[in-house]
Amino acid sequence: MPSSLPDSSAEEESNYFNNYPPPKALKNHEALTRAFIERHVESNRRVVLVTSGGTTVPLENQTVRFVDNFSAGTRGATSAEYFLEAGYAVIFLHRQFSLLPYSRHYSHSTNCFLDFMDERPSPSDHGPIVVRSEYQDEMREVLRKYRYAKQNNLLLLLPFTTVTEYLFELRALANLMRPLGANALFYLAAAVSDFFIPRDRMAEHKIQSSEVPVIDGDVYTGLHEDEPHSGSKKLVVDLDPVPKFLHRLVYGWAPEKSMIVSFKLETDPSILVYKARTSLQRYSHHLVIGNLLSTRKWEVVFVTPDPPGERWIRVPKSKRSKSISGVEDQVGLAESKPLVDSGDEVTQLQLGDTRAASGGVGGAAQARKGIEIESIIIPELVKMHSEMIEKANRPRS
Ligand code: PAZ
Repeated sequence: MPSSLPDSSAEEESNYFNNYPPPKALKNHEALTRAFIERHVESNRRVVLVTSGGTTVPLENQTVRFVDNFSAGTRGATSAEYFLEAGYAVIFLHRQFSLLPYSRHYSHSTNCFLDFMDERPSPSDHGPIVVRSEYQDEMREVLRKYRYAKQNNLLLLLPFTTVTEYLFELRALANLMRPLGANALFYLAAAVSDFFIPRDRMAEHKIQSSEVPVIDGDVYTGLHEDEPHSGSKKLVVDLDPVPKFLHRLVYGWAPEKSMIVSFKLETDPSILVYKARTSLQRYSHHLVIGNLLSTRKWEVVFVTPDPPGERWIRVPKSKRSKSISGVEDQVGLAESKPLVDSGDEVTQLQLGDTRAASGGVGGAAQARKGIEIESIIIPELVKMHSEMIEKANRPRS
């Protein structure tokens, strides 16, 4: 690892951040994080920053429209639960209104909380609202875990919306995490936009789709080509690449000796491992977890600098959850050496963890729904992090 950053990267950082006002919530988030970290430094607890969900790219300063992506925050919210199970305190930096640890079991349209409830019959027609009997055990378990995390201040929820807010938050949180040293882990699962509109090219007001009388010669109508005959305007959006700040995180913002894990998402199986490896080489952090959009719930690849370099983690066929968007036929396609699929034998990483095998958080009910791949990923990361901490604490000979 180079010990310092090239000047150009510091310049890129100040060019970017000086161009935007800090997010309104940042000061409050910093205060909450400072207190959270102080508490956990004192008890020598490991702290993981989990980033989760997609970022928006506003098209207007007073934002009506924005570019977004598919991420619902499932990976981040699920992983946070398994980190808590493993004894970590979790800073959950998430896209506002995306899935949250624990409440994810009862939110959004697929798991609408109302479907879990019932009204107990009563002569007064005002019977108490109760959890339906078939969900009692599952919900009790989730509720207990949620309350334990809350009561013991183990989970800090911090929302963001835009890509700029995300970057401001990431920088501030990483700096605040410095006292944690090797006990800090970064788990960057958010789907951060690669493109954005720089502030100096962004429209102030809602971009108009039809002609508006020009008042004081000052109405912005977006970047558009010649007006078609319909009277509606064509909008051409011109996006710049978002500066890559992972190297700033690795060499500047994050605590020395902390562990940094990033994710790489692709749709083309033939480039996934290559892209993950390139990212690892470029930023010299510790691990890139590669996943395909179509198989992300059932397989991921760990790409590390040390041998074996590429290690696949798969949920056995019989234990895979059903996924509407997933394509099971694509499992194995991104692996450099061809996969011999023999049913349950495909799990290259054995399910050594009994909690994982029984479905982890959510227990028996979760096992019925299939194993969550995060129940295999997180224990593996915890092992890697333990080794790094042990190495960091070893006296120099
Ligand atoms: O939020 P989700 O569970 O639907 O998806 C998770 C994911 C695919 C966004 C995540 O695993 C990931 O790969 N994040 C990084 C994406 C990237 O910037 O390449």
